Amino acid sequence: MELQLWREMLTPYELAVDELVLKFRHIIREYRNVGRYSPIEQVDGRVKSISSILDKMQRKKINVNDVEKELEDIAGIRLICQFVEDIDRVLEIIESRSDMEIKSHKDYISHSKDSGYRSYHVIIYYEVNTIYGKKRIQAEIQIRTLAMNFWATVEHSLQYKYKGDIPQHVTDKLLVASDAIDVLDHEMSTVRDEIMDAQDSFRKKSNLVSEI
Ligand code: 0O2
Repeated sequence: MELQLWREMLTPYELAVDELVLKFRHIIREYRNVGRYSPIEQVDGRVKSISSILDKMQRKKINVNDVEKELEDIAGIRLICQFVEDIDRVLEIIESRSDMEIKSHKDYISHSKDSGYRSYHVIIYYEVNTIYGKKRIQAEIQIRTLAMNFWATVEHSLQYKYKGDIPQHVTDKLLVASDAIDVLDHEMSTVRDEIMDAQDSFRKKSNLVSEI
């Protein structure tokens, strides 16, 4: 497929990512404006690059005509939470929305990947309005804690450095680190209520200050 055709094909996905990032950031703002703790801490989004799409098509033997159906993560959103418990709250938010329809879930938190990767993935259908009319596309939402994101970011850089072939001694260390992150997330959960109270009163105070 020609470069121009790829760009045209990706345009609705760019719109979807822009809209979804804006909507999730607005959720954070809504919580904070009323002085409530937001289960979402950070939002990021990206459209998969053409070269990564081509790599994945080759790896998964996907025909170009099936790419939009088979590649569920052309549009990708990442929602970062402070605590593991927040992930369920975020799922409830997504489930309750009328503009996002959940297609499937992948729970790599209860069952981490062999690499040690932990995250909760949801594939959604999302409709965008383009100059050609409405288009329903798929998007992948990755929901994970700050700690899980730290691990995934480092591991992703190592995958890049070693071109997907990380040496065994490094893989072993990553598995140990992944377990340590699981322990850390559970330890942090035990102080969640305290932290939420502290953040709530801090935000209420800063809202008061900014009103003066
Ligand atoms: P990128 O560069 O993030 O776009 P798979 O067959 O495992 O490649 P599949 O079946 O599409 O992927 O779905 P899955 O397993 O839910 O993984 C989709 C995405 O999750 C990946 O996209 C990564 O973003 C992330 N992910 C999955 N496994 C790992 C892992 O072991 N380490 C890290 N750091 N991230 C992971 P892409 O297209 O592989 O990569």
